[in-house]
Amino acid sequence: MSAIAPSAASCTSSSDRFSGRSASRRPARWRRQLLGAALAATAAASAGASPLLFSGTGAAATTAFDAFRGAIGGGSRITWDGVRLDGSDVNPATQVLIPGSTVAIPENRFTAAGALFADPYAVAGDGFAAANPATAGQFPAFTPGNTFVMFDTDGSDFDDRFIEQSFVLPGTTTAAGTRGFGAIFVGVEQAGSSIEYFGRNALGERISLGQFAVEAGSGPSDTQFLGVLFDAAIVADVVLTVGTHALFGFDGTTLRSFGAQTPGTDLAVTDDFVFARPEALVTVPEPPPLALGFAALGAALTLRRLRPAD
Ligand SMILES: [Ca+2]
Ligand SMILES: [Ca+2]
Ligand SMILES: [Ca+2]
Repeated sequence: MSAIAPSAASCTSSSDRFSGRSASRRPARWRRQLLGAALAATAAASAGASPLLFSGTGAAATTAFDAFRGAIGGGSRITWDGVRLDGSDVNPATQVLIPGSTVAIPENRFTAAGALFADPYAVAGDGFAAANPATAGQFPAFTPGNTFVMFDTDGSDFDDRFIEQSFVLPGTTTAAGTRGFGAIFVGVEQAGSSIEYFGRNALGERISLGQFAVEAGSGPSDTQFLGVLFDAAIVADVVLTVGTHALFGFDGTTLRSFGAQTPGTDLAVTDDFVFARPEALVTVPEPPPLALGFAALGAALTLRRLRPAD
């Protein structure tokens, strides 16, 4: 699969990502957070952007979702609910995996809305109950009745749970940018789910604009929302990490279920994707060497203040 692993250098909005570390690792944890924050701040400042975070779980998810949609002026919204599950989908490349319940949509299924996916991903009308019976009833749709996930294409280790979406001018496959993107998650209960945002510099190189953690809910069927809005259309693509494992695998022939969520694992799905209408991509300027120097110096000074006495 071509899903891209999150960058180690990107920032995070939540300390949850490091919460499993022992106390003896704290200096290293602080260093990673501070340097990550310094790099992200530099990138954001150089792009003239101050990203706004919209996040919530449970009832607050709907509040955050509505606030984000208001902030982007409506924008594009994908509910997955128009995808037909019986072989009659408008896109003939939509592949039925389980008749009447689960399909794989092709990469270009939602280019009309300005979204192009890196791989075929799965849409289900039953909360993926047929694809993974052990989770039946666990993932209620935010907008009934379809939801969306990645499935592992080697069908055995369930490690590929990344959804990668790039932005295109609506109705075309021409690369574009958006000011902001957000998604509904259902069932996130542990650290690990996130959205990472990527831009492009003047050379066309991929630049992380930050990796933001999805706030964990308190139950297996809780809804979450995470969205980030930038000042300009600098987001070329996003990578969603959904839970700790894929719900199921399909290798082209055989469908295998992960089974029930166990202690230490977290299964989740997504529903509505919302994003500012894609337009011409604004490139991320390289930070001037002087600004990078000040950012690194500031991080080092802060680190010295925080580091406990030996
Ligand atoms: Ca839906
Ligand atoms: Ca795999
Ligand atoms: Ca879960």
